[in-house]
Amino acid sequence: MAIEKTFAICKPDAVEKNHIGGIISLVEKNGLKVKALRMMHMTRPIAEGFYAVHKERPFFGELVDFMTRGPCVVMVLEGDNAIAKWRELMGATNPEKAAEGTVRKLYGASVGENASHGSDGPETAKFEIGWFFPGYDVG
Ligand code: 3AN
Repeated sequence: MAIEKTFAICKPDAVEKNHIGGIISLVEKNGLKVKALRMMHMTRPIAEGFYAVHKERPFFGELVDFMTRGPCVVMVLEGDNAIAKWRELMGATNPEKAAEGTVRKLYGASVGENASHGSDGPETAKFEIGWFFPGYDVG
């Protein structure tokens, strides 16, 4: 298996509910390494640029409101098959459909407030890491 990097967020709902530690614990217990980490409060332009692929979706305004309402924790994770592994650990977008033990099942409240984000492929991971960690060597 290939060593990959992916991009992850503990979203504002998870930070508000003190789940940063719970989420990072799942990362570490499942063999992924935290390679970079920073707490930040996104501005609207930062959130809008990050989610630009969703700008035509009906929930875009709601998504940007949510992501800018409080601080979040942005991270670069690394490990074998990290992109797919982190998405599996997060669970389905809708917490009601997420598997037991996943981040979204444990900590998510709804399809919007679903506690975490993870890149969906290698190109997305490169873009997302660069968006929040300019100059980071994605490798
Ligand atoms: P994922 O994050 O699981 O890849 P996407 O790419 O379908 O999910 O959606 C991006 C983000 O947009 C999700 N993390 C979720 O927070 C939000 N989102 C998706 N669908 C909705 C919706 N119907 N209403 C509000 N927010 C949504």
